[in-house]
Amino acid sequence: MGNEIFDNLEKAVKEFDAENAANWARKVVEAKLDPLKAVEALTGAIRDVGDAFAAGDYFLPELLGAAEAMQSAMPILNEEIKKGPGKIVSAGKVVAGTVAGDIHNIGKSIFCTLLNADGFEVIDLGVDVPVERFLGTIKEHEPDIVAMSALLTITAAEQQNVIEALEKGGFRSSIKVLVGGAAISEQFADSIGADGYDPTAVGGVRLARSLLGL
Ligand code: B12
Repeated sequence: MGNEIFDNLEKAVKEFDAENAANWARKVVEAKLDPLKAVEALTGAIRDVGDAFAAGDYFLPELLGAAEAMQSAMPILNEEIKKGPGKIVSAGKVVAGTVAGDIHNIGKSIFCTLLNADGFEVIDLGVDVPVERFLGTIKEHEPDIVAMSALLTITAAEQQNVIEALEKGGFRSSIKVLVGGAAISEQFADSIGADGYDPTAVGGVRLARSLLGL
């Protein structure tokens, strides 16, 4: 039954059907299936739509339709993820956001939800976050980690700008920098001097823990 529900979730995204995506997400919860597996199914589906967009088979309205379908399912799954076993001891504080010029929200939000469910305190700055806003929030909240997402090749460099601003401001040695998002690779992360990169939100949470020695 699980497979059928996950298949229908995927189908809803590929058919740009927000109502059905939410319905099938509710079925995931009712059937007590793993919400993370449902997120994986949705992620696979939206990436397929992205590939069709890149190939010129789809245009912006289709991309938007798929994103809306995914976003109608996510709050329902997020509620379940938050109910997960969690960690009792506070794991640390993270300031997170998608960098300036980039409005892709879905992956960064999944990462923030998982961090939260794992015991981290998360300050989610949202999308299109300028360097100054990252820096101001870091000054105010003194987090252990700053986590940045970038999905566009042209906005990836913004992550480096934030790292340079941290260095100039004297914060770099007291804060770990995690980067991710579809435009980022391990090699790019190394080249800009980030402390860690992971292609997945689940792996990113594991990395956040290990960077803090937890
Ligand atoms: C949905 C989508 C949109 C939606 C976004 C809706 C929203 N509210 O987020 C809309 C329609 C608005 C959109 C707009 C655009 N998009 Co768009 N979009 C996508 C698409 C299809 C899926 C992105 C997504 O949500 N994936 C699902 C999530 C779960 O995956 P994810 O973000 O990668 O996150 C996962 C991991 O990367 C990781 N992660 C994410 N962040 C972080 C951070 C850290 C620290 C860590 C550790 C991990 C981590 O965790 C997540 C779960 O595992 C991608 C295709 C793709 N393959 O990525 C194109 C894509 C990113 N978009 C693209 C483009 C070109 C655009 C536009 C320029 C289109 C246009 N002509 O206007 C605009 C740009 C707007 C802007 N200024 O930002 C291109 C980028 C090409 C490039 N290399 O630069 C892509 C790759 C499509 C393509 N193949 O051409 N887009």
